[in-house]
Amino acid sequence: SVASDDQKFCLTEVLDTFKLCLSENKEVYLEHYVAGWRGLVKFLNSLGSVFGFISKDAVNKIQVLVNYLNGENGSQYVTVQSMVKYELDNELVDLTKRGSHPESGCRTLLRLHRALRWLELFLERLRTSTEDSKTSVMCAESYNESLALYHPWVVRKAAGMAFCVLPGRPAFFEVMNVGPPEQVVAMLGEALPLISEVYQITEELYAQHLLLDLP
Ligand code: 1PZ
Repeated sequence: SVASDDQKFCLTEVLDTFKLCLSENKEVYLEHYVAGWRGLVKFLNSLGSVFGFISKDAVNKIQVLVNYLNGENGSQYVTVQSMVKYELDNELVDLTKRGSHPESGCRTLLRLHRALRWLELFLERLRTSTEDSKTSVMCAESYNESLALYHPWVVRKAAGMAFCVLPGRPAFFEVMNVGPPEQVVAMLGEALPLISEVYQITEELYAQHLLLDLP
């Protein structure tokens, strides 16, 4: 049926959207960035409803950015670079504490950007893992080195509980729907440098404009 076709997807396609993110002069297209996250959320949902509180937050943030993209100033949101310039020039960002712009594009994207670092760390562990590696451990280690640094105790606790019910490595690879483990490893080897580049470019842009701690 159409519904089940819709459910069945391959993680390669998702990670490929991150390839489309970079323009020739290395700017990050917001449209593709958001599309990449949409695919990841779909993947997360296919792992089970325990991850609902995570995907819900991601969906909210994706929606905030999509609304800007489709809004009357959408042309200012074509790339992350143009978004940062536009929002800063027009004082549309709460820089030190939350105030009149609690959902700026800049602070919203920063949350996804930090999550992209988690993804990079996790996929790298997955790529170099062996048959007896535990996805829950790889996930928790990646989280502790990245996103957890920005999360309060209660969120860390809930995330830790969710990681425990992640399927084991064989089932996890199955859900990725990429093919046999060797193929998963090869696909990750191709996708990771791109994800890493998108992350680095965004990180440097945010660092340059002192935006890495936006409330
Ligand atoms: C495959 C296993 C998936 C594990 C995903 C690991 C990430 C765990 C993140 C748990 C946080 C969820 C609750 C939301 C917290 C929000 O408070 C924060 C900060 O936003 P603010 O409150 O400042 O508006 N949100 C985030 O940090 C964004 C989290 C996005 C996570 C997306 C994960 C997508 C996973 C893809 C799976 C391949």
